Amino acid sequence: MTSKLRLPDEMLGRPPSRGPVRRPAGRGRSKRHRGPSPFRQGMILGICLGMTVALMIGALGFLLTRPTAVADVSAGQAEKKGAGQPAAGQEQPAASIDVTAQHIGDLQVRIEAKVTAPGSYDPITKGQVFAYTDMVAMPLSHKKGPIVMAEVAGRPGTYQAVTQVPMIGEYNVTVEVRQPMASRADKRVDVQGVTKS
Ligand SMILES: [Cu+2]
Repeated sequence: MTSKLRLPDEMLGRPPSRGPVRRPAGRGRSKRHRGPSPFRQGMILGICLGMTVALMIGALGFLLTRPTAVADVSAGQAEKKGAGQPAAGQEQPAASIDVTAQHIGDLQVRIEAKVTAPGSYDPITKGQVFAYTDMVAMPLSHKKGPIVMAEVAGRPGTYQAVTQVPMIGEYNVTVEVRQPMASRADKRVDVQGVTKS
């Protein structure tokens, strides 16, 4: 460190201002052209080290940031591809759906959905609302839908449909709002027995 502290004097061609020197300034100056001075060596070493460190930081930054950028892009594409499931997209406003499903007897299920606007929870009227049913224990084997859900008179934003399921069991009811904003929600309903529950 002490030699480094003396280096600026050599750079300026001045003799070291303080302290005893191991090698005389005159000799050092006469031998100057035989090799790079300690200052130059240090400077070159410093530049090399600095560039190496900068390169490493750059490479590290590239390696660390690139994958996430790719992931973001692929996620964006996935969201675009999954346009059929708008609930996944968080950026788009999604209608809030409160689904109730009730077995009203004879395998009939009444599905009701209260559809409200995001944020304000104002009822969404004149919407396009559809229902789907699928048996939990037998996925896709007798999936039903889209079943048009009609807005109930006198109850703005409330949509209803009655559908019949083919057999007793647990069903997944999906309500899909297509207009004015896309959204969907699910509800389980247990259809047991033929009598009224
Ligand atoms: Cu079944």
